[in-house]
Amino acid sequence: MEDNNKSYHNGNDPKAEQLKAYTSNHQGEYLNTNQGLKINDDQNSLKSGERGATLLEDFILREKITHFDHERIPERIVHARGSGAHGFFELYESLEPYTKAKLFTDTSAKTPVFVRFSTVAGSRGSTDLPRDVRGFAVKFYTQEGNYDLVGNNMPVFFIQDALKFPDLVHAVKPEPHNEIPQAASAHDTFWDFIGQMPESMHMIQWLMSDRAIPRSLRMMEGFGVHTFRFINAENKASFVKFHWKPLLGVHSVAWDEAQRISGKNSDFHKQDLWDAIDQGQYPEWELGVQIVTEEEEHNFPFDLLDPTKIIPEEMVPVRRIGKMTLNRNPDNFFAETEQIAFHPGHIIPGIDFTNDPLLQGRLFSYTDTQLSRLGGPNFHEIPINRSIPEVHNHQRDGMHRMQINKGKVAYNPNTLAGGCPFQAKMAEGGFHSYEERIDAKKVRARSRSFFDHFSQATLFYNSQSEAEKRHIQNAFSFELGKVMVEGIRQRIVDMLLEVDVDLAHIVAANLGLLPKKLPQPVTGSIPADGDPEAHHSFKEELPVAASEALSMQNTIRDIRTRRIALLAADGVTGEALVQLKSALVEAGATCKVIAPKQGFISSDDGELVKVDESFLITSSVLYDAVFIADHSNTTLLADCKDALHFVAEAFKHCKAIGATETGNSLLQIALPQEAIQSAGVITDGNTGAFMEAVAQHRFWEREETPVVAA
Ligand code: HDE
Repeated sequence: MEDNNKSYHNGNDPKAEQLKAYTSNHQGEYLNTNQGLKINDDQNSLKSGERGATLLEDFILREKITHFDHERIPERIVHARGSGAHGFFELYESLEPYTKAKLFTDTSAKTPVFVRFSTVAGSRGSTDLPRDVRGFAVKFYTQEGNYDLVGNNMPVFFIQDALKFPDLVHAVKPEPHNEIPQAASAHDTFWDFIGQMPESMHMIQWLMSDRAIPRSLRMMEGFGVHTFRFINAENKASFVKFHWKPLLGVHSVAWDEAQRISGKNSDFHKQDLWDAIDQGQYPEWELGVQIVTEEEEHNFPFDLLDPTKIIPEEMVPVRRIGKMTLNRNPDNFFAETEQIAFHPGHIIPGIDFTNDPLLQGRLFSYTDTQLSRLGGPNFHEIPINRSIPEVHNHQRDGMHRMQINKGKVAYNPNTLAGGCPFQAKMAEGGFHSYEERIDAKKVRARSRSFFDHFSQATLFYNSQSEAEKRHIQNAFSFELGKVMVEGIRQRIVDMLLEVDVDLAHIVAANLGLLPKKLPQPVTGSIPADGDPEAHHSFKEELPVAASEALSMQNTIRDIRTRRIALLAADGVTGEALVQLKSALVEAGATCKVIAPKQGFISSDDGELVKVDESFLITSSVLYDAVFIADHSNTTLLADCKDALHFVAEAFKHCKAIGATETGNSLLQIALPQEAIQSAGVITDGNTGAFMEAVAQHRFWEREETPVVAA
């Protein structure tokens, strides 16, 4: 029997080895048809005479056009727009007391992974920066088969029961009569649905927070969302929640900036991920687990099976058990990122499901959707989807079958093939579903323990910094402002009263409304069967009033991988520019020289300095910070309207701004005095202070300072 184990050690990447067999490179090869026939003219079709009609006989033309005609497959119904990367996972410590999964017990193994990040609502060609949830799906190619952790960048979900998922998605997608708006939740149908769905209130806080507009895919957290089970070698179960913690911290852009990025570079996140990996700045996350024993299951004022709830980290700490590094870009977007098929039901021994009703529905949906998206039941044979263990079973035939199964036996049990392939006992790595005791009536109902829809929404809001709260208020005001039907707006501000009184009043005031106490935060989502009393949601007292982990204010701050714009023109001080650049690059930042025109500018010492981008093709929103390079003569840049706009806009988005004495003349024109004196604006050219300001990410308090030019 094959040993899948060996190849995981000694730095080998068994997935990369496997993929090699399927990759091809045209270098030095002749053009040929799909039948291998060499082609000597790929410019002209076969015609009756040079000016004549094209002949049906032209099989070269027909083959090429036919293939082209069928190049598209349906995009994912949700999470259509994605970016992917290869990498690996390394375990810090064995979790043997809790799970028998080798992935989480073998500290010497390096497990290959493929990760796909995505937006949810938009089409494949939409922008990277809508206000939206981000998918965070990880496929671990383990020794024991594929394990998919198909999560999001927010730890909870909108709904508690899978039966509501098609309604949720129909509500958020572009409205069906006119297909407007694309990749946006700011429209009537979404908020109409949310207004009837108080269980969504916690998730809605996350969605209206800056988490929905990440600075980078590399700077987002990831969450498994549901509570899963760990199963150890003694078959003892515990509950587990999964977290991905980015080592660069959790950071977001401003909403105004997000909208502008969508216009300037709608591939902003895709590009950022690609460039970071390409430049060897490998994105890293630690995997964390919150483990709860079976005995402790009912010790919480919420239900562990309810996917609209987190376990606050103050109640159960997150234990960091390993690290994922993304170190290789895909060779081909379609073959890998588009064709990868995730499924929360792809699990390995040592991990199992819980009865979370949302998870239970997902276990059906994912394979089902691949059947139409990838065209049949053999999608597991597509190279990116293949497990490292070779597949041996009697599933046969179907569209696009690759495997050539030998012999006449396609059934089990058999004697003709010596009983092969054998069933594996548990001790041989066979999967065995956890024997959960179930003794219940078959009912179409929801547990009362799921009815606290507001306390964690309040916890989230209370945990935010002042700036984050302001962003949430503005996000609600923006989204509801785009809602045409006033009754829908009113309903949401009324619901917000149950979350936070100030929040409700501020949003209502922005909309010209007054929030009203709901008679009961009743819902259309709670089933009609059963006790009518049970239809009323309620609010539990939580033992935690605010949780540090929920605010991005408390995150890691780091200058590494930050994009710095160095504004320059003819007369730039060459020596100073070189020194500044090398200090920034040394600290791990990326610098680009931006000037009025592309090509070269000449420095004060007569040297030519290469320009990376002109103002015409770039924008401050594509950078984290800006430094006005030292010049012998500043008039050229200070006269440049684009440079002034660049600086003013960077200020508006609360970014670090640096200038030497000569750069100050530009600042004086671009910004009001009050702004020049505010935090994060370095006017004395101090490189160290500038770098520290860049690492801070943003100076949100500056949002209160008016700037005219941007
Ligand atoms: Fe998904 N989801 N989902 N989802 N989901 C899909 O599967 C579904 C949910 C998530 O990069 C689809 O292959 C149902 C929660 C990610 O390829 C589909 C329900 C979470 C991705 C599907 C949920 C997710 C998907 C569409 C409620 C976070 C992208 C295409 C019961 C834990 C994976 C596809 C990728 C994709 C169904 C809810 C995450 C239709 C029915 C909760 C990251 O099968």
